[in-house]
Amino acid sequence: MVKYLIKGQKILLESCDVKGYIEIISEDIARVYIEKDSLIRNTGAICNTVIPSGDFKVNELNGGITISTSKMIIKVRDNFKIDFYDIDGNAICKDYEGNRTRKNRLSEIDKALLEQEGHSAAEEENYSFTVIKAMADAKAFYGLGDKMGYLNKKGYMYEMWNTDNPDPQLEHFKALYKSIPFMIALTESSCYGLYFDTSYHLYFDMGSESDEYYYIAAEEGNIDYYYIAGSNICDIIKEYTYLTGRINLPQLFTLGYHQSRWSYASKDEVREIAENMRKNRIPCDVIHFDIDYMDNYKVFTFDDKRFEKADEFISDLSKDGFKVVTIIDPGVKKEEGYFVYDEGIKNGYFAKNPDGTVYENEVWPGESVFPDFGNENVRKWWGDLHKQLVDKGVRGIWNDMNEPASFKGPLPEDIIFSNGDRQTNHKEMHNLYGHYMAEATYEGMKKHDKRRPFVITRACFAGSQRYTTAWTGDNHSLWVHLQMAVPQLLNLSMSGMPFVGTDIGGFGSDATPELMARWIQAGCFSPLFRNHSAMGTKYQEPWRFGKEVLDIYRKYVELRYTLIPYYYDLFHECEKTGIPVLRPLILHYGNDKVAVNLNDEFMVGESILVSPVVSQGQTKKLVYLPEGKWYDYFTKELIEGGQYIIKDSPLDTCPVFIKAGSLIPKYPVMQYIGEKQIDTLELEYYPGEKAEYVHYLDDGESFDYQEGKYNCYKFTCDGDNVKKEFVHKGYEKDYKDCIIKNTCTGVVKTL
Ligand code: MIG
Repeated sequence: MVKYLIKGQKILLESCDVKGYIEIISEDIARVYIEKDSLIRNTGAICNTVIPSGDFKVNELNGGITISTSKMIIKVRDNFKIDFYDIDGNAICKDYEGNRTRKNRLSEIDKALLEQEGHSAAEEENYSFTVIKAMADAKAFYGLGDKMGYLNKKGYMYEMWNTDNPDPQLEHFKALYKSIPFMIALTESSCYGLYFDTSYHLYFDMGSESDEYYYIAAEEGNIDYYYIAGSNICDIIKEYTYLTGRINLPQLFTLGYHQSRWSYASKDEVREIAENMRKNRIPCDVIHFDIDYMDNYKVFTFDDKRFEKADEFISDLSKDGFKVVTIIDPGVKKEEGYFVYDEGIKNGYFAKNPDGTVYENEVWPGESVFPDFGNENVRKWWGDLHKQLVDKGVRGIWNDMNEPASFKGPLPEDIIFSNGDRQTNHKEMHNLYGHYMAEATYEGMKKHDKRRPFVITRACFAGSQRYTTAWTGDNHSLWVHLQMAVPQLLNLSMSGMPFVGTDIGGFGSDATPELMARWIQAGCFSPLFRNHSAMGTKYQEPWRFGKEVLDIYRKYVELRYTLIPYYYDLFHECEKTGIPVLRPLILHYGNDKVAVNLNDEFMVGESILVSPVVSQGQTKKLVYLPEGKWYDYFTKELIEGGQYIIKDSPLDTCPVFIKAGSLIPKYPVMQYIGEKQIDTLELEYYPGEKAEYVHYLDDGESFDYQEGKYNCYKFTCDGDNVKKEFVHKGYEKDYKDCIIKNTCTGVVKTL
């Protein structure tokens, strides 16, 4: 028998020797907590603005209890199995009842041989918990952060343990840099989300062991997960980002093009890059400084020869529209007299060995020590160190190596870190290290720069979208990595992280001209738009591949710049709802069977569909268009959806389609954001049913919009009738004119 007691939003439960509770967070979110020990472990993922509320009723029934809200019914059976139903009583997500059938990889003879040789042939793992859910009619799993492979994660096995592995990352990789223990299940008739709020090493077996069930296991900690009910994937993402937070609107310039390289190691080199950008008319807003700008890799320093008078240099660059982002790694060089090391040692801010001495490992600066970011004082100190960079004119911070990575073997599990005021170990804090580093960076930049911080990180956890953008780490200039970039960014987007991108052109290995051309076509649509490459590989700036590729490159960077207002509007929507900028087709076409497993297409918002060429030598692309009517963006040809088409795609053509009935706002091509004053807003109308579009405008930089200093315009257009209205007016600047261009018939309408 389950005994229960209602306490606020919690239904405390007890049955046999199991103890726990269900907490109603909202009418569509329930938290399941089952105690393994009494220690409460905070991951920092759940926003402190989440205050459980929502009506519910508890009923006793034969063999357990039911808890119902207006959106779901939860059954807790006497054996403590928990099932979720919709309000009509249809089972949506049930605990698995049968026996686990472990994968049989070793025959009896194999086992005997292994044991004879003194190896263990045991198949039992030593997990703190394993939650096993019935597979039922789940046809796809999405989310799980930055995992490699395909859009649909069903049938694969993953681990959550932030990992820096520079080998070419392929679909067999279990873990990468980020851990986001959130999954969306799509079933034949419904969908749901599960978020496991656990920072320990986790295992997500999405049906690799069995067709009958999938499981989530952890090396330590209590069962603590959130079930999210919803009728479509968008709902699930909204609820998940209600729990773990949403981005703040980025500064407008961060949506422009970023050029990076490991490394532009002197002022001369940087100047040359900047000059070439303008000379070749490749729009560019940001240049990244990788580790070699520092003095001996000491964070918060500049090499005083190669970057002498860095502030003057950065100010010069800014006159030509360039903003500088500098890399900051967590490893602090062990060197007496170096202020960061000295201050950290004096205050006890670095991770420690179990015996209390400061832990050391090797990273870029040589012997280094590691800030204890789980401690609030350490975060504040680290954040304040950014003042020196802000004072020099640095506009954004790039956080790398924060898995944390190390050269002399991984950090042992028992290294002492803090989680708030509590001392704990690396085992608990490993997956949170990048998250807390990004938080420290964000808060420091916010305090000292005052503008909306731009942070880019390699490692992170659930909820990091509140502080940072992310790139997918060390890919290679390989076609397979261009292919996998699409599902990887889509799954990150569905995992609450909207501002993401890959190293365009590939980080390791050499890009061919053809690969570069295809990567820029796909990459110009990723929210974070950065070309980056590794030391020792072929230089990868746009002009390194000959005239044909340079022209193609320009065409797509220019396309991106014209779409900046559309991107900004999507970020505005994302800030309010969590719905990402990049979307798999399944987000808007939930019943479309093809969309379930579509790996080489994506949508930008609801109106733009991109089907990039991602294979070597291909000049015709098989494109799937979902139901409705679509315009070819370049030819304006109208095509019936609900079918595959073959699209001619010579090297300069990326298949892009616009949904009929769309309005797309556009800016003129600029070499950088702010180069031109925009006094006219142009919207392209793609005829169809009545088009409606909400456009957002603010200063693109400060937090004033949060006090209402922004404008929102609503445009409607059904061919002959066009209308503009203010939904909100709080920003003094307004467009002098708004023009709706019916691109497909050549008619221009002025409002
Ligand atoms: O050990 O800072 O993923 O983007 O260029 C390599 C040098 C360290 C890894 C990052 C990469 C960066 C590189 N870093």
